[in-house]
Amino acid sequence: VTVLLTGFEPFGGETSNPSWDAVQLVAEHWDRPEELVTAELPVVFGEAERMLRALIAEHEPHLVLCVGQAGGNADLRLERVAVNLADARIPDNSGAHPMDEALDPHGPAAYLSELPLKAALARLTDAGIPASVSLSAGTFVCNAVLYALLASGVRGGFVHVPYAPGQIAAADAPTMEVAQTARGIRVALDTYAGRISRVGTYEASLD
Ligand code: PCA
Repeated sequence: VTVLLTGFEPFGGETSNPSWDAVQLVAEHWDRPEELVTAELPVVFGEAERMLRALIAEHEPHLVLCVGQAGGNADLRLERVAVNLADARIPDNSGAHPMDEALDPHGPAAYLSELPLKAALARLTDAGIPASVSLSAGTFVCNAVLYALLASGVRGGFVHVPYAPGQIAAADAPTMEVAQTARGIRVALDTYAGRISRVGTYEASLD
């Protein structure tokens, strides 16, 4: 049974992205029975989704968790919704700046993650890690990746994480230590992957 966990490369003038730093930390401490595959996605519309789809085709994961940075928030945001919209506030890392564009002209307006987000939220809260369920993953590359993930039909979801101390924009925004972010991702994964039985089928969602 394979779990695919992704982070993103830096963007927006930063030299690091806490999503990828935290994903690497989770991988370093991995002691669950599933095989963990990690990848760093480009912050480029189209390319990020293509890479995710290629990883899914190659590894056939039972669970996919994508992680991205959402500066300005103080907590981990368990994303519930991906919308069929690309509307960038800043250019992506290739300079593309889509506005008011559908991600998939033939796709549904939105997909909902079917992961037990509230169960994860309860466990995060118990662990003292600030978290919430979020109803918008934005309209930038993270949302596009979540949309592609949910469209693929593979069980999966997305977590947005705060800036880490030391990032340029962190001077004026809330931060979370990468170790804490990594612990939170692991708690979420324990909740989601704990529901994969040994034969790779899923127990009913309890939330
Ligand atoms: N955050 C951006 C894209 C990459 C990342 O880490 C977003 O929220 O869309």
